[in-house]
Amino acid sequence: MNAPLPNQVADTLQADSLKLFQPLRIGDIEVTNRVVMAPLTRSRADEPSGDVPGSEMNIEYYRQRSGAGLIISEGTQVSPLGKGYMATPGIYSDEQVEGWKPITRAVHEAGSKIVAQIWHVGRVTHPDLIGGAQPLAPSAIQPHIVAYTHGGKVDAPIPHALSLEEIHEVVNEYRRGAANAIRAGFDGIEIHGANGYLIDQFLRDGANQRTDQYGGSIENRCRFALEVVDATIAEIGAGRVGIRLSPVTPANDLSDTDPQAVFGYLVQELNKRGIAFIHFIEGATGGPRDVPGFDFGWARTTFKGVYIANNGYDRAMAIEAVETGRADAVAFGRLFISNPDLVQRLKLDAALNAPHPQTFYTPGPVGYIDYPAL
Ligand code: 8OZ
Repeated sequence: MNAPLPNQVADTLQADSLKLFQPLRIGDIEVTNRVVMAPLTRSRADEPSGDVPGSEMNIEYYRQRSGAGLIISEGTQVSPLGKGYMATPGIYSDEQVEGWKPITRAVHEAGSKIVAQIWHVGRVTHPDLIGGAQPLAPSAIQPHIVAYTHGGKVDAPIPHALSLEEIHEVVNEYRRGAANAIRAGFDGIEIHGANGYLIDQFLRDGANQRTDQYGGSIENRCRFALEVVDATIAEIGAGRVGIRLSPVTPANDLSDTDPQAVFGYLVQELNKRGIAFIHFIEGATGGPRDVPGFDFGWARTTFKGVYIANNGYDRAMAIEAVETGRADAVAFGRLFISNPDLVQRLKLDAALNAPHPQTFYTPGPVGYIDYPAL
């Protein structure tokens, strides 16, 4: 590492006055800056021992990124059937809880905060990944996607439509995930309500054709999401609960005929519950931001909790968004993969390492803990 040059010191001082680098209260969680590390699937948990995280390499990965005001963990499945990719960590077994502990401890020792993203993929999986079972979903509608199995890429099959009793069980899996997150030392949770996974499958009519109280009307399609929110609030308190939403993304073959109506109702219901934050993917996940169908500006002014913005932000966009109040905080995904010291680089306006997609999901340290800091 080179000693900072005098002009870098000046840049840092100037940057410190920017809101992006100033503290924020997110529900019950105090963070030192408004740069958030987005949840990032990296497929480096220990699969043979039961999708357990906490290897030295996993600890080091999160420790390196603790310059973020808030880290949102990679998606952690709330049950074996909630898994959709190889070697993703869980948050349902005692071994997994123990595995997360050294990670949350390392992040806290480095002065940051970390919430667990709790996740059920629903129909976005394959029997190969879930012990031979049939994937679960609101309705038996096959997604037009490929699943990444141990045997290679395979079409995702037709899922099993959840019974009312099964829905209740899955809500309780999220509840257990939230309780386990706190036991594991996390500061809170982010409910994964985005990108075409189970909660999103209930919300949007491209995957939900139920005729009972969980389908049809907007209130009915939001019921599952809100039951999950209420169950987790009951377990850990609203000040430690957030949710990630992607009202207009086509990710994982999901769509809706009227996103403004569905997500408008949902945002107002979340307001009533006083949750800590909503993390919005503005546009198509990892793609164009200008996708019509939902007014993110409306959501920002309507929602009383913290608004975390995400999707394709660079330094200038993030500074502008937070400075103008269009967002309270900005989450970076891919740039945090390749820049462990992203906050420092943003402060200095330093050059950024480019991410290498070919090592995003490969086992081992390459492309995981070997990106250089300044
Ligand atoms: C990329 C690869 C695997 C999973 C998401 C959890 O889209 C994911 C994911 C992204 O939210």
